[in-house]
Amino acid sequence: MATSLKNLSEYSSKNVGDVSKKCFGIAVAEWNNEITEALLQGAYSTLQKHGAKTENIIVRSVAGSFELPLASQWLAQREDIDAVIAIGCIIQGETRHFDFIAQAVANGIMQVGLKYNKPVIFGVLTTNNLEQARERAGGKHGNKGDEAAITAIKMLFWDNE
Ligand code: RBF
Repeated sequence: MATSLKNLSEYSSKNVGDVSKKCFGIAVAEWNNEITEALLQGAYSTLQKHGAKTENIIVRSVAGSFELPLASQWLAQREDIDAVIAIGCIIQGETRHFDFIAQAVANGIMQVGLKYNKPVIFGVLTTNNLEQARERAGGKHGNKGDEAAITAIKMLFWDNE
């Protein structure tokens, strides 16, 4: 394994195949868009850095993270798309919405991957507050969008490792 266990941002692509032939779908939630745009930017640029072509990165937005499983399914069912990245940011509020949304989204995204037999990557931050989210969207804990992109690539070439 070419990466440390907690941070994939510096992943080297020497063991992966030709990323330029792969097509990626990204579903991104607009809720907490300051964060999700930074995550999207990280994912997008990391895919490009590893060889993905702009025309092979399809981005679709949805209102909130709760919509990500269905949007991921719409992307995953497309034959031209090899892997999907779901990007969102769920921040703990005063009510129990956080628990319901986070659980449903994590489970839903996993189900889509299993149903379509394709990598569907969980690029959703679940944090106690906005500060923690910022730290993980280009702050001191890196950009989890980068890591979601790396995870998608690693899954597509998992036989090569
Ligand atoms: N969506 C998010 O992506 N992140 C959130 O932190 C978030 N918090 C929400 C809190 C409440 C009280 C509600 C009603 C919705 C929230 N949503 C959030 C939106 C949710 O994912 C979804 O878009 C809407 O519930 C419509 O299905």
